Amino acid sequence: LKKTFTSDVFTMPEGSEVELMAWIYTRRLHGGVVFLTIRDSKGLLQVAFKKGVSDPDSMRLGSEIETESSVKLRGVVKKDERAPGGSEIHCSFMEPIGRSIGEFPIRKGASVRFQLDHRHLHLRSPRVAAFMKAKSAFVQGVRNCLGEKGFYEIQCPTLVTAAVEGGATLFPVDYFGRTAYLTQSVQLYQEAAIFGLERVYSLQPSFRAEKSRTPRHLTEFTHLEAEVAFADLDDIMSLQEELVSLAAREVDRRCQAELRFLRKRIDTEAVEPPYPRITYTEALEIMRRRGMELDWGDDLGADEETVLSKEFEKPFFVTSYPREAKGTFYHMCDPKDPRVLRCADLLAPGGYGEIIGGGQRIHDYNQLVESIESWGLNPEDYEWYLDLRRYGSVPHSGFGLGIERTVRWLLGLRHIRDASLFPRTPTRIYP
Ligand code: NSS
Repeated sequence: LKKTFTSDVFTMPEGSEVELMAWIYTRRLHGGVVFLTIRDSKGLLQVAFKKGVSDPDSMRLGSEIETESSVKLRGVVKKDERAPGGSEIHCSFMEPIGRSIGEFPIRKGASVRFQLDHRHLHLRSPRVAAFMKAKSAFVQGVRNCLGEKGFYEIQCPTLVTAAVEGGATLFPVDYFGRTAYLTQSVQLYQEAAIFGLERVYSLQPSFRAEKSRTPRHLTEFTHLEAEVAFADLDDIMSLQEELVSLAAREVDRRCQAELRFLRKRIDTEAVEPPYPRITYTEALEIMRRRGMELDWGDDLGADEETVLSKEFEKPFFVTSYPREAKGTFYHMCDPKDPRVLRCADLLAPGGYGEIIGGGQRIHDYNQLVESIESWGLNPEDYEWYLDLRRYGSVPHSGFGLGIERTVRWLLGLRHIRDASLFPRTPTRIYP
């Protein structure tokens, strides 16, 4: 691929000849000179058209072309301190590739709702592109980290027959007359996969039919899940620390230009391990001091997590949730205190709340049957899952990290939907 990007121009010496393909971002006339700002995936660049330099047809096109039209242009690099980035192009020739039919619908000052209704067009904005590049760098960081640790990336089914995270948030799908569901988590399939591969991860969408209209809930989100054989809770907590800090630093390393453009900073010190660890009981005490009275056994909802996570500067683990607070059938009870689970959530500081949920799984057959029954579930629905405990079961642990939630925290985004290319919420499934 030989395309020259706008960003390449800034490192070229004056007088270099370039050919660029890009979109028209803005257009203005100033003292007989036409100035266009062009946009491509790497950023913005100023292009000037002058009599004597530009061919007359190109200059006319420059003075009338609609914003967001695509063009091909040739010109010469000029260093100019007044130009954003210190370089501009003096254009000799420009031709349209795809001229816009009428005015681009999204104007400056458009409402958030209008922008979301036109997300397919709005994602051209350098701001949205910067969010997506940061997300891409984060995902790349995750893949690098897990790849180096000998994990295999696997692909699990999206169409499933049973709940992992409680029946209340399942999306039913008509499956040739039977009811299937969209997956909430690929955890159970990963638990099967570790018997052949030992360390696995997946990056797939998960679905939650939650009518929660909060800045941290999507109905479809990108789920990074990992499962490890012969690993206990402490092992995967260390892995999570390393993973989050490495992937966050990857965003910092690769996205300096985007972060500058967004006026954001990755707090690389705050993501450095180790992360504080508190128990659920200690979390209740902290909240009580902040005026939030919770009974032991109550779940920590979004409001509670917001209050709690404002007390921390780094990501922190909350461990040892009571069984009734988590409502999961697969978590192992703590042998030292069977009222609580060997589980840990990782919460992002500053009010952002949970980004990872994970823990050690019950690997004993009888304990698992008992746990499934205790939640009023039918062991027959989990027959294949129980097989994993029948044949050569081993201690194992895993976790799930919400990519959009984590990117929201890292970039300090007001709403999780800004971290999604085409966000899905209870009221939005278009475009
Ligand atoms: O429900 S979780 O806490 N845990 C699981 O699904 C486990 N079965 C994962 C595992 O152990 N393999 O979800 C994990 C993470 C959670 O911390 C969030 O970061 C994210 O998934 N998550 C969400 N992100 C956005 N929107 C919604 N609705 C959502 N639900 C969970």
